[in-house]
Amino acid sequence: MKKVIIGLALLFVSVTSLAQQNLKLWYNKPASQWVEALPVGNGQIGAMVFGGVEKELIQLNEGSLWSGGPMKKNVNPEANQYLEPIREALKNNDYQLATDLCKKMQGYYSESFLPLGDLVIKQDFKGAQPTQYYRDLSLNNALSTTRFTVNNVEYVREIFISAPNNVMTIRIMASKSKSLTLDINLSSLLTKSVIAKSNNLLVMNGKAPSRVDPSYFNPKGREPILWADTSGCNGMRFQSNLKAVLKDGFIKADAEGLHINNASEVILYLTAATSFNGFDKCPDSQGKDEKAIASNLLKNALKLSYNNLKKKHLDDFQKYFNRVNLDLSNNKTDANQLSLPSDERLKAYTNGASDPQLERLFYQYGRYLLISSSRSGGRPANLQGIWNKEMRAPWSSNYTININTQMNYWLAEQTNLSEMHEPLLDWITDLSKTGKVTANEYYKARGWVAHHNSDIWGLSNAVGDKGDGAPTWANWYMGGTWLCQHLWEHYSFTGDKEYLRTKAYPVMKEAALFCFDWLIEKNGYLVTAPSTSPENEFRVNGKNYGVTVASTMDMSICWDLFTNLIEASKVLNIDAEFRDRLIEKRAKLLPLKIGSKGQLLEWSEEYEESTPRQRHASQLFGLHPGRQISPITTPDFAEACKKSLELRGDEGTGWSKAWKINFWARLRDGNHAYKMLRDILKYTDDQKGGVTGGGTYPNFFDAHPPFQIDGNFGATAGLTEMLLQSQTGVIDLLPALPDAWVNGSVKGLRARGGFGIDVIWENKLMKTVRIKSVGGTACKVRYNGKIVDFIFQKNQIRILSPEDFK
Ligand code: FUC
Repeated sequence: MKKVIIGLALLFVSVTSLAQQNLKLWYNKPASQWVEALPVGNGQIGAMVFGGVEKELIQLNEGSLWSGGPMKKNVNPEANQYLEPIREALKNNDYQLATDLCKKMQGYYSESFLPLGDLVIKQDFKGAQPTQYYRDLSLNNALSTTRFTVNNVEYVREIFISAPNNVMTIRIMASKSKSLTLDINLSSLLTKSVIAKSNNLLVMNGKAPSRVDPSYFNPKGREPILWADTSGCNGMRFQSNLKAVLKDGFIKADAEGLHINNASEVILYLTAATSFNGFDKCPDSQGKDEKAIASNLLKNALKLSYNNLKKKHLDDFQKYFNRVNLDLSNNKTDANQLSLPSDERLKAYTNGASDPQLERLFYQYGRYLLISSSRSGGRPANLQGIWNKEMRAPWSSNYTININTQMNYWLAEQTNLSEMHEPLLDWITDLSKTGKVTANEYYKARGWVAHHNSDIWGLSNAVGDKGDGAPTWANWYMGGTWLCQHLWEHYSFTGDKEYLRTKAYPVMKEAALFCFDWLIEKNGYLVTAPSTSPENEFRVNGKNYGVTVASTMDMSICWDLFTNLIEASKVLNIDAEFRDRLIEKRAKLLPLKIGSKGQLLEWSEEYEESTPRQRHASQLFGLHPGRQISPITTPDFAEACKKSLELRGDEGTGWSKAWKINFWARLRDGNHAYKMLRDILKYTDDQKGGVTGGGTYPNFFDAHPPFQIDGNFGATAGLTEMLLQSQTGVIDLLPALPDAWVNGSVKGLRARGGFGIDVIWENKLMKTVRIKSVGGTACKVRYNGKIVDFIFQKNQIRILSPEDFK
C-alpha cells in the first residue's frame, strides 16, 4: 500500500514539472499596438513590453500612482433628507420620482489610476532589417525576452520585475562585443522633469493631478484634469530612477536621456516610488519621501549581482506560480497549433482548432497576471490590473465593485494564491473606514457602506457628481456588503481563526449593522429600498427605470453576509446574541422567486425587462459567487438560474462571459462552461468601448472591449470551478468536466476548510485524488453522487480512488 502511495505521489510531482514547461506567449514580430505588448509586473511596478527593434517601448506603471487625495467629507450634506421621500415614492410605485431623488443622494466620482511613463530604448540600425525576430513572455519565469539579428549580430533583451527587490531590470546583450549603441530616455504624461544625476543615472520626478474625471464625464466648462488644487490637497508625487551599468563602451547622460556607445552589454535598473502614504493622508502635504524610497531601492538592487537578483526573482515568483499545475496535454490537439506564434494560434483556435494546451496557457495566464499585479503590502489589482497607458483610462481604471473588483479575486484562494488576496482584504478595511462616515452622513445608519465605484482613497459614496450619474449604476448600495464575502472566503480557505477574529469579523459585523439599518419591513419581509440590480432596468408603462425595492441581488448579498457571520461567530464562539439577530433577520429576508418563464426573478416583481440580454446577471449571485443556490441543495432554484442564463444568452462583455463560465460550472454543466471558455477565447483586436463583444487580445488580455483584466481572472476562476468546488461544505471533485477534457490532471488547488487538492482523471473519470489537510479537520468529499466523510489530522495526506466512492 505504501509503495502505491509513494508511486502516486511521484506521479503528481513529475506531472507538474513537465507540464510547467512551455508556458509561453511568443510572437514573430514586435507589438504594433498596446494589446500586443507583453505585461510584466511585481504588484508595484507594471510594464508593457513592445519588443521594438530600433525603438523599444516599455510603457510603465506604478501601482499606487492615482490622481486625487483622501475622500472628501460632507460633500452632500442635504443627501439624507431625500431617503424617506424616495421610500415614499417607491411605496407609490413612482419610479421616476425615486430615480430623480436618488440623484440627489450622490457624491463625487472616483479618482483615476494613472500611467507612470514610457521608457524608450533606441538602437539605430540605419535601416538594416532584422532577421530571426522572436519575443516572448515566459509565464513560469515572469520574464520577457526579445531577440533578433541585424547584420549578423544577435541582440537579446531580457526583462523582469523583481518583487523582493522592487526593481525592473533590462539586460541588453549582443553576440559581438562593443556593438551596443543606444539612446535611452524616460518620459511621462504627468507633470515631470527628467534630469541626469550622473553619467549613468537618469531621474524623473513628477506629480499627479489632484483630480481626473472619468472619461464619460465631460460637463461643459469644466477641465477634466485638475493639476493643482490650491484650496485642498495637491496630487501625488513620484520619482523613477533609471541607471545603466555597462560592460565596455562609454556612457553619458543629459536631460534627453542616457547615451551609450559601443558597449558589449548593458543592464538597466529602474525603480519607482510615489508619495502615497495611505488612503487617508494627503499624498502631497502628508506624503512619503518618494525620492528616498526610489533611490534606496536602486542602491539595494545594485548591491546584488544580476544573477543573484534574477535568482531571487525566480525563486520568489515560482514559489507562488508553481503551486498549481493544470495538465491537459493528453487530449486531442490539432497538429500545427503548438508550432504557431501565440496570436496566430489564438486565431486558429477561434476558427475552431482543438487546443487544450492553449486553454491551459490562458488558465495559467490568469494566475500569472494576479501574481504580477497584486502583492502583499501593495494596492489591489484594478480594472486593468496594474497596466494602463491612459490619463483618462476607461472607467478610470478604478475599483468597480458591482462585479469587476470582486471577479479579479475569485481565483486567488482556489488557485493557491492566498497571499495575492491580501491587498484587497487590506483595502476593504480602509474602505470600511470611509464607508462608516458615508453610512452616517448619507443614511444616518450604523456600520459601513460602499456603492458602485471606488479608488485607492476608498471612495465610498454613491458616485455621479451629485446628479450626473444614472442611479441604475451610480446608486447601488451593496458594494461593501459584497466585498465582505472576500474576508470570509480568506478564512474559509485558510482556516486562519486569528485573522477571522481580529480582521475579518469586525469589518463584516459593521457591514451587517449597515444592513440592519438599511433593510425595512414590507409585507412582513425585510427588503432594501431604494434598490437597483446592477446595471439593468425594467419597463413600466413603456418607460425604463432602475430604482425599485429589493432586487434579488441585494437580498442574496445580505443572505450571504448574514450566513457568513453566523458561521464566523460560531467558529469564534462569540457574539451569541448578535448571531440570534442575524438568524432572525436572515429568515425574514424577502425570499427568492421564480417567474412565469421558469426564470429566477431579478426584481421582487416580475417586471418587463428592458434588456433581456443584459451582460450583468446579478440575480444569480446566490449561485455564484454566493452559495445560497446549488443544483444539489436547492434544485428548483438552480433550474431557475439555468432558465435565466438561457434567457440572457451567451453574449456579453469579457467579464460577463467569464462569469458565465462560473455559473455553468456551478450548474454542473461542463460543456456549457467550456462553450463559454471558447467564447471568451475568441481573438479580437477591437479596442473600442462596447457592451457586448468580449474576446481575447493578441497578448491574451481580456477584451471587454476595451481591455479589462477581470475577464482573465474570472475565466481562470471559472475553469477551476469546473474541476473543483467546495462552496456548499462538501469538496466536489470534477463537478463540471467537459467532453473536450477527456484526460488530465490538476495539482495544488485549494478547497474551503484548508485543503490542498490534486486530481488525476482519465476517460472523464477520476483516477486518483490526493487531499492534504492544513489544519486537521473533518471534511466531506463528493464524487459520482456519493459523499464520503473523512477526519484528517493536521497535515495528513490521503490518496483516494474511485473505489472510495462506491
Ligand atoms: C460596470 C460594467 C461595465 C464595465 C464597468 C467597468 O459598470 O457594467 O461593463 O465593466 O463596470
